Amino acid sequence: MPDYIKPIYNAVLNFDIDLVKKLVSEAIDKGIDPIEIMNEGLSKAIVEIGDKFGREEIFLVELMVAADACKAGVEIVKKNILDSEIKAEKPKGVIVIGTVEGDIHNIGKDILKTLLETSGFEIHDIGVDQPADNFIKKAVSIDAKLIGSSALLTTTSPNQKEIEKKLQEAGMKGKIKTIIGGAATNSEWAKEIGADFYASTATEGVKIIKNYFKGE
Ligand code: B12
Repeated sequence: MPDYIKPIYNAVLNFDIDLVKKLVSEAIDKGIDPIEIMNEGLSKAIVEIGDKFGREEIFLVELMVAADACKAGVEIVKKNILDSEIKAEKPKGVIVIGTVEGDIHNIGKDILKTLLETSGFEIHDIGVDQPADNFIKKAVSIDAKLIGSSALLTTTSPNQKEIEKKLQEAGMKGKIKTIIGGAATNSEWAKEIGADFYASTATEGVKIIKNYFKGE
């Protein structure tokens, strides 16, 4: 891990929200790649924190503080890169994203949102714990061509299948495409439920989404 990313990683591991904010701001000022800050610093740290929690080395409250530290870091990255990016005059595509019903994990979804916004897409984030219907209603109301759903729990990933089912029922399957992601998903799951695309990381998701809208 590069020298300048390590302190950010350590600050999340030490549950130090203020230090995370300070270090992320400094790293951006120094011109460090924001994607590296999110992927190598913040994401890797929260996964390590999760492993520690699994080994019963830390308490749930500490996991939650670390998650807040991570989110605070993502927010700073987002604010800074959005300010510095030259926004596309016309959005490259309109997309609805959210986390499925029963699931409140949002760090990964927020990273995806940040990367897509900075790539010039218009993102409508419906938030966490969202029933399948809400994804579809939102997409139809704003004429979005893509729905991105995140699921981190094996108990909530079936709600991604529900999105496909509801799209079918609404006669919108194929007209509105779907991409799924989150730790509880994989390419087999995407195939099984009939999702159009799957990405294991937000960066890969952006590549797939760019390609899709290029061919639109
Ligand atoms: C942080 C965390 C929490 C935080 C969430 C805080 C928040 N604001 O998000 C808190 C403490 C609240 C929490 C709660 C729970 N959690 Co939790 N949590 C995690 C942890 C440690 C990290 C998740 C994370 O943020 N990772 C970092 C991000 C960046 O990664 P990511 O989400 O996978 O996203 C990346 C990609 O997947 C992709 N991506 C994500 N979404 C999408 C969407 C699209 C469309 C695309 C293209 C890409 C994409 O882009 C991201 C960047 O590359 C994981 C462990 C792990 N290893 O994942 C457990 C984990 C997900 N949690 C778990 C569990 C069980 C729970 C609880 C049920 C615990 C409990 N007993 O109460 C609750 C559930 C609450 C609920 N109803 O949702 C389990 C799930 C097990 C399972 N297979 O079902 C895990 C795997 C831990 C474990 N090993 O047991 N959790």
